[in-house]
Amino acid sequence: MARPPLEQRFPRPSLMGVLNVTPDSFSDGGRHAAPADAVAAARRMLVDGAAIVDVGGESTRPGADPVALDEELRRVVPVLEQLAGLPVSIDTAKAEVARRALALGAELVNDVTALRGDPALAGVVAEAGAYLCLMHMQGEPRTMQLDPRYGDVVADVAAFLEERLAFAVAQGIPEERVCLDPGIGFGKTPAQNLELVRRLGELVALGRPVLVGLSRKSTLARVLGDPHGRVGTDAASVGAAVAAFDRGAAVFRVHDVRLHAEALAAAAAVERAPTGEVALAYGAGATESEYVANSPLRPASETST
Ligand code: HH2
Repeated sequence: MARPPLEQRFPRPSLMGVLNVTPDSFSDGGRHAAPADAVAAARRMLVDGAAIVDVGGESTRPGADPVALDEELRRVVPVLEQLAGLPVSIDTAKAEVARRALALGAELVNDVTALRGDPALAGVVAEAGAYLCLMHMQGEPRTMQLDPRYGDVVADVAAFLEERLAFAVAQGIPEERVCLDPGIGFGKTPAQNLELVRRLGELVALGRPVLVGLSRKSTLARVLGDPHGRVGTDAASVGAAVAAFDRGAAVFRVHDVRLHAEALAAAAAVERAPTGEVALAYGAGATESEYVANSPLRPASETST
């Protein structure tokens, strides 16, 4: 299937809602154990303004153990079956999980290993004409936070993403279907994570849309002065997302969709004010009047009539 370029399908800013069907994810683990709960949560995220819902059956939090193929399929397939027809992505590094998900209608493969985990994954993505997110990670989840080291973290991440993008293209995946992700929290100290956001423009300069996953990451607990917290607050997540948006981030992988949609609608409206264009956080491709009609920023007096 010929899909439009990723930047058309996911105009900046677009939201990717996080739906982990795992027992152990760092923020929402265990919450969506029954497929019906997962499906209800996905529908809510889409109503709240997500452009896509990212279904994952393997936690990649620091210290997490890998999950066997059968178990990952057992977790995600029933949910994907019930979400058929809705916009979903699959958060996996396994070719077979991606193949099943794409056959069930997933549009995008979110691979935290950037095509280094399973040699068959690139072919599966290419053949399906799917979108792909390539994410930077140093090390692997079980050990990645032990001693992350870089020369210049931003330059190193940029060089890695450029190389993985060239690899994906060489494997038959058109560049226009790919987005890049610095991998916040994947083998990085809090200072390195913040530096990546501060200098995000250097990743945007690679020429592909940048996706960021800052939502609830433990760096945000550090920012708020909690030395041991594993989960950042939603308010801190929104603040970080707006900072990333201001530096050019296009897609935001978030847990609380509604909060981010409202905050990014406002941030985008400010950015576009001189041209009179209005933010599109609610429903990609909405016209200005549709946007105004749906906007949570509409004054209360209008809503009550
Ligand atoms: N972060 C997580 C998982 N997948 N994918 C991308 N592209 N970018 C990210 O930053 C990213 C990701 C970790 O967050 P979460 O899914 O909430 O937790 P867990 O890995 O424990 O399931």
